[in-house]
This record gives sequence, structure tokens and C-alpha cells, in this order.
Amino acid sequence: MQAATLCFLIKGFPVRETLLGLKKRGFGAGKYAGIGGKVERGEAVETAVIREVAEEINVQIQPEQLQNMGRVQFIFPAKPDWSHDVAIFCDAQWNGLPQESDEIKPFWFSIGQIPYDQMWQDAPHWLPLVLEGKQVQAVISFQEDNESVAEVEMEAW
Ligand code: 6U4
Repeated sequence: MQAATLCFLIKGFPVRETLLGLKKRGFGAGKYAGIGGKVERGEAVETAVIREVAEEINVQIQPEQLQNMGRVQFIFPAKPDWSHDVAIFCDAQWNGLPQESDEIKPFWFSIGQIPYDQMWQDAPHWLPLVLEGKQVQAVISFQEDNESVAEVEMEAW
């Protein structure tokens, strides 16, 4: 399965706001999601997430600032190429102002106004827990339409 990353820039403790990217092209175009992408061959997940955040929104993160929030496997049985094994991170400290790129338009959202209806349908199952500071370990399978969630197996602590 394709290894990938997602990072949520966060403000406040407890979290008041998070940054989501509107994906402009490619996988998940038109949806809001955390910032991230594929892990390249031989690359550490921390290196991959820092690289993607820099490429996609021009924000610089130091490795020690990353908060590891666990792992979610997204399984698309009807479209196996879309399945991803995703390392999830939060980050409360960074350098630079999030900027739009060819791939992503970044927006800050208050915790109560996260646009779940314009995100992958798995997001309501795990993202609220991550934003509460919980680590998650989940396997989420999609239905034949590759949009609706079929099954969720999840632990959080
Ligand atoms: P390219 O086009 O190769 O530059 P890259 O930015 O490396 O792409 P991309 O955007 O294809 O990778 O990576 C997939 C992204 O989608 C990763 O951040 C993981 C994320 N992702 C995959 N399935 C997801 C799902 N069901 N819900 C979700 N994010 C998902 O919130």
C-alpha cells in the first residue's frame, strides 16, 4: 500500500483552529484535507511530511516540532491504487505564512466549523479525536463508490 502523510497545523491549546488545504488537482481534487502526500522510496515519514508542507504551502517545520498522532489506513477495495497507509501529524510551531501553490489553497478553520461535508468521508471518524490530542490507529474501508465509508476499525488513546 502507498505510504503517505498528513499534517494538521494547529493553533491553541486546546486546539482552536486548524489549517486545511483545498486540493486543486490530482487525488482528492475539490476536497479539503490535511497537508501531505506520498512518502518517496527510502524516505523517512518525518522527512516526507516536512517536505510536502514546504512544497505545498511554503511553511517550514523542524522535525522536533512534529507531533505524531498515529496512523490511518484508507482502503479502497474497488480502487486498490487509491489505498494509502497514512502517518498523521499535528504541528503547533512553524516558520512562514501558509501560501497557495499549484496543488493546494490553504484555509484556517475554527474547530466548530471544519467543512466535513467537503472532505473525504472518513474524516469525521478520526479527525476530531486527533484535534483533541488523541493518537489514533485506524483502518477505514470504503464502499464500491469510493466515497462512502463501509467500515471503521479504530483505537484512540
Ligand atoms: P503528487 O501528485 O505525486 O505530487 P503527492 O502530493 O505526493 O502527489 P497525493 O496528494 O497523491 O501525493 O497524496 C495523497 C494524499 O491523500 C496523502 O496526503 C494522503 C491523503 N489521503 C489519501 N486517502 C485519504 C483519505 N481517504 N482521507 C484523507 N486523506 C487521504 O483525509
